[in-house]
Amino acid sequence: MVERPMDERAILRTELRWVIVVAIAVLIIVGSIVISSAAVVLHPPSSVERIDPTTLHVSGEFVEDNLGAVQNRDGSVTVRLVATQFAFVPNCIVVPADRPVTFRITSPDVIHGLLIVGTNVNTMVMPGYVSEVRTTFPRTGEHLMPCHEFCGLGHSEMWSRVRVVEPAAWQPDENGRVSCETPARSPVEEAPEETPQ
Ligand SMILES: [Cu+2]
Repeated sequence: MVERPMDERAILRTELRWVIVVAIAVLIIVGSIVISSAAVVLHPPSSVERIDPTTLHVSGEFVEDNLGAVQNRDGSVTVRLVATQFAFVPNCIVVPADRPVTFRITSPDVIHGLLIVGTNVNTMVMPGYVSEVRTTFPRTGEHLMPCHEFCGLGHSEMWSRVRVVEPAAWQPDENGRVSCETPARSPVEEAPEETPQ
């Protein structure tokens, strides 16, 4: 009976030690979130944009002929995509280097993921919501764009390509669009051919 207060003090000391350990762990976690959001600009999207996943193909921004890369009035580029089991539509995207590019993507079926390898583009794609990511590609080249959320049996086959070309080779058609089917033209190739005399 005499030893009991001593036991309680020992328990109290142990509990206090664990409180300190947990408090330090929480401080490290919160600190790393604050530092990564402020210094490395890693943060969740700040706005929520809803869309009806059942009518994507019928009306609105994500109808088929509105998908792909389009030039905006200020020279920036918007890429609209639909992630669906088990493909990205369109399957290939061409964007210019050194120009702001905004990706807007949604899903009509299940959760998918958008990742452009070698860039900061990485977002989940949820049915009912529009995900928007902005980036600038500093160099020309080709990036793989796989789905990174397991979305079903065909998930491993779900990937697309982003082709980054010289700004001068990125020539929008009369609707301001560029697709992989319209081959990238260089200004040299565009010069009218001289007819042989
Ligand atoms: Cu997937």
